[in-house]
Amino acid sequence: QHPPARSAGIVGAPFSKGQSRGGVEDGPERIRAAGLQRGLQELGCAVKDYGNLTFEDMSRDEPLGLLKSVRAVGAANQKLSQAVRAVKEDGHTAVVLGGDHSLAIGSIHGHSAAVGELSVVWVDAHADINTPLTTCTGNIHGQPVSYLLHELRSKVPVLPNFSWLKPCVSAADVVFIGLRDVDPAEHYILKMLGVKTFSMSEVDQLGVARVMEETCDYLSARGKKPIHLSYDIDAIDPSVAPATGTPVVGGLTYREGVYITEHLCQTGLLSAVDLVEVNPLRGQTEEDVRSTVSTAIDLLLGCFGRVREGNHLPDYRLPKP
Ligand code: 5AB
Ligand code: MN
Ligand code: MN
Ligand code: MN
Repeated sequence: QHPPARSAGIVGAPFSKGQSRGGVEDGPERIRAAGLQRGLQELGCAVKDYGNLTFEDMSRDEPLGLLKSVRAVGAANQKLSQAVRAVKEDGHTAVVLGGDHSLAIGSIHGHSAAVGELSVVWVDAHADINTPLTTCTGNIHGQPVSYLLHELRSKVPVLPNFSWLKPCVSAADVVFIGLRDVDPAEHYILKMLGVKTFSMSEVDQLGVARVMEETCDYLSARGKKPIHLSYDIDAIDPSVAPATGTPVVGGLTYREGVYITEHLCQTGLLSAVDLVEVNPLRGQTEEDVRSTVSTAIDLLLGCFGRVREGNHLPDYRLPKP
């Protein structure tokens, strides 16, 4: 009934230059400190922690037009791409702990370099599909999808430290869930490319169970490709996960958020997960941070087979009197 417990290869990516708020680089350590490894092992999942990547400071990284920290984001993602590729070649389900969502560029690129064509499930309040020319903020965490899509190749200029990157995902292999703050240009792009989206309106209308059925039916109609789940914690309602850089009211409940991971785990196709945008400096209180981090952990455990009915290891035996 449940897919066999797999092994997790964890990569920390303490990177924050895809946006302008400090603190998101502390995400990986906070998520680890809250017991991710122990939680995975309790599910019978083998864990290899590859540690945190280190990112050099760029001495010269002037904005290109509006675009901020282009060279740093390009170099960090090249490094992350190689790391995720290695994790996949070692046979693990990759877990990338962010850091900001610009990291999905390297994570998805490296995943695809190792396993080929992917399905991508993007769970986020935002579509992150601005191009370098449509962005109003200049923050690359609002742009990663445009860098990855074959269909937008001619709309994304060649950028410094990005020459390693080739688009590797087809628009028809992407599903967005949780959208509620989409810029006009992003909305235009989503419509132009006919991208499958389940905004919060569809979550309200259909319920999360049907959203996930339709997501999996839609993706599997194009062949059962390995799934890359890119989970932005801001998809979850800020009442549950407030410690994030760009919170938006009206988000997924804790239960809807976890259900998405449980359903994707059951497909047996989940091959890599990003958990991004946890920012311990953004909470008002320590309880805000705790609740955000523990939600992030529960989402990750859902990806590795934890179910809410209860769990036990296959070799569990009752104690004899
Ligand atoms: B996140 C905005 N669309 O482009 C932009 O948190 C927000 O990774 C992007 O989803 C939010 O800057 C990026 C206004
Ligand atoms: Mn977001
Ligand atoms: Mn399904
Ligand atoms: Mn995002």
